[in-house]
Amino acid sequence: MTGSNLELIEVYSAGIKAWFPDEELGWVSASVISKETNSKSVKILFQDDINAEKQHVFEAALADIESNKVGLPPLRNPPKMENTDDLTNLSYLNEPSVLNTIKTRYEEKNIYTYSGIVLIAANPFARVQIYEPEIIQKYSGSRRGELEPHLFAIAEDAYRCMIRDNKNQTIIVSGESGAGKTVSAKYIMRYFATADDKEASGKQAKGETMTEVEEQILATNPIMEAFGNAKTTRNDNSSRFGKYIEIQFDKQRNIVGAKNKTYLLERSRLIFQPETERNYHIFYQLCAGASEAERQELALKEWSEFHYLNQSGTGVIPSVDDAKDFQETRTALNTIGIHKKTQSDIFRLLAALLHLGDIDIGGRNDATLADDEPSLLKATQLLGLDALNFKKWIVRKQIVTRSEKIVTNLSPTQAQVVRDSVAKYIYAHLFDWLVANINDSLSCPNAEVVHSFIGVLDIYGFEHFKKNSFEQFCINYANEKLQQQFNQHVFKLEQEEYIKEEIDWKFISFSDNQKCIEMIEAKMGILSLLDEESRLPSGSDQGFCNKLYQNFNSTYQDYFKKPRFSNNAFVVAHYAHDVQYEAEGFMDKNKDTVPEELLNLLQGSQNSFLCDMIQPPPSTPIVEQSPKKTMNQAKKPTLGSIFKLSLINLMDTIGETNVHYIRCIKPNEAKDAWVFQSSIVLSQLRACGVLETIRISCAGYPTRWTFKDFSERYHALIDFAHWDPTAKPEARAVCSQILDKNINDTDKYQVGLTKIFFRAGQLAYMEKLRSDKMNSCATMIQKNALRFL
Ligand code: AOV
Ligand code: MG
Repeated sequence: MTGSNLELIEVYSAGIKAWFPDEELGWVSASVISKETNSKSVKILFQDDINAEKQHVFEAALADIESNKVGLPPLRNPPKMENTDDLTNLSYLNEPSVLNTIKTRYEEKNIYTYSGIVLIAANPFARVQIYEPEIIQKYSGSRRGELEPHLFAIAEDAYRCMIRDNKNQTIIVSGESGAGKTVSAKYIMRYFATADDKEASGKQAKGETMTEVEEQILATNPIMEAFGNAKTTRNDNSSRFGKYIEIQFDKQRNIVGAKNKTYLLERSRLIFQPETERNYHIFYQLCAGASEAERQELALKEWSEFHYLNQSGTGVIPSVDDAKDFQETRTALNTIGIHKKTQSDIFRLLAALLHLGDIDIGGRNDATLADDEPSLLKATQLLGLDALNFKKWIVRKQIVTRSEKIVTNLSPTQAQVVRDSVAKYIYAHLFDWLVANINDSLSCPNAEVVHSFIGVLDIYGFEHFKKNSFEQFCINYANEKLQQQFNQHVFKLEQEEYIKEEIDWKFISFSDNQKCIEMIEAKMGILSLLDEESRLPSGSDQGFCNKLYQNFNSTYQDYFKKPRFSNNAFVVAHYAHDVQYEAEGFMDKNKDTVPEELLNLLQGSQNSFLCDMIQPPPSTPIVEQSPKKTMNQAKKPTLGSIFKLSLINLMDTIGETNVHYIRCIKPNEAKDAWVFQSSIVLSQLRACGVLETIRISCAGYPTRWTFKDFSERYHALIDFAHWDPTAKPEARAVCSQILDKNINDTDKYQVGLTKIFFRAGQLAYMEKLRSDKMNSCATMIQKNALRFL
């Protein structure tokens, strides 16, 4: 806003509504009762719209309003507009209006709202009948804007763009944990698998039938969720890995294959779960749903009897039937084409892991483990390993120096860490193996047929628990990258439109959370300092933390803090929230090592499935290897560095596609159906960049009207004497007349090739002029009418 901020004061006439901050509700609305202005200041009195006994006063010096030091209370839109299906239609584009629109729509059971190119999805936490096959067919072939906002409209849009522009597409689904990303991603996949393309020639209407590959694509969901999702405090079905699935189309627009890329599965969950959380669903499914014969063979017990499953005290999710889900997982494995024998091999490994966790390690200073410990025997039998050898390397370690090999005893705690490292290693490989196999089944037999793809990205949402560790750090880093991608994209698009319309515009560079990302991934960033510490023989979590304190307190003071009451934690100011990370465990989790001797044992196992599975897939990052060293001894890349690389690759892939955004919002913490807590939604809107984008557009020209629309709405603002409706003058000329006559400050708008671009708030002023004009016309007509009575 510039000098003519003062003009805006005019808008605040009796009855006009504006918003005031409120701790509980976020914002409350109030109506102007009176306004006093003198040469120096203005005082406006408002009546609260809900609380009859409450008034709000706005008082400020004109100079402060003019210089933008004090902002006028944000204006409320007319009720008719308040449930608009696109936020950018709002005349007053401010935070409370945006919040209120989403809230109004949610109360009317409309969970979707557009915000320009972004679809906002507010989680209903209840079944909504808007995903039925008939609705899918309705959206198929429709243009965006023809129907209510919907996921399907975004999917259809991506499909149309792919065909029209011959370009790969990505749909990014983002939002915090439990906001609805995975559910949305699944509906999108269902849309592509079942929608008819009414325009495609040579394609038959499918009705309810799907091709084999389409069925297989949908079958990947229950499998990936069984092995990669778990109950957390935030979400009963929380994704503990990131996923980018490319749905591949041929030239005739048929789905011909798919490819999954996954990102860093949370490993620590396998051996430990915080209170009320669970391990991966598949373990409970197996315990609840295995056949009697399987139970016997695998020595399965109730979930509550396995250490890896009972630590949190929670093993049952009220609305989930694990036994039934197990059948669904089996069916899905069949659909994907994973042989029954291989399925048994998988379940065998899972059972082995459960027994591994039960191995009872005792001792005071030195770890002890009996040769005939039942869990040791069962686990090693299932894994095809020699029990004594395995036991040896659980309780001892070997250090190889240049001249000799020294074997020492481990403490009981160290031995448990080693035992757990084997379990995590096997599970992580099993997960990767599954993904690789699913990809084999889904890949198009003839790669040349693949013409283009639509990628759907569903990663773990931003997390902020009581205690946050390496996993949360990686998850939040990934979300930080996505946020940056979003900012850059939206900002770029906005400015491209200015250039296309040839308006006078100086390109504004935009970095936003760039510095935070730099702090994490730069040469001397958090991840590389962690790697550096991990390489030191005497490296420790404390040492890592100290390095951060030394390096970051000054360089990245806006993004990094040392907590006041801790010397082994650090705080990162993420785009969504400040998060305190406990350094304990960072180094081990990053190194993710299993003792050499145990790796050798595993590789020589009698269980051929296990041997196959732990072969590194051909796509593992290149490792520096000296010729003398074996693969295991070579410098193994750390988890942090692998993750960083995979994220950079992901961003490159996305960068080459045309991107569509779905922002999921979690309307309440308790996961209650249809409950909208304004403060919670507001903080997500602020964090996920919806409001940020609005703020960005305020620096530019957020409102734009085509010549035709603008002239139709505001022609009343030129003298009627000059207005000849039959003459049909060119809309553009009418617009010029309206603008010249009514807006003195030419900085307030720019005329493009097909549209007029307005600064924020300018339209409010135009609306005011228009309604004044209408009122005066109405009075005139009334007066005239009276004369004839
Ligand atoms: P997330 O993927 O965003 O969290 P989910 O997609 O798993 O969250 O959604 C969480 C829960 O919200 C689901 O289990 C449903 O109960 C409910 N839900 C979400 N979307 C809908 C919808 N459209 N209709 C009805 N219920 C819905 V995480 O993976 O935790 O970041 O890591
Ligand atoms: Mg999810």
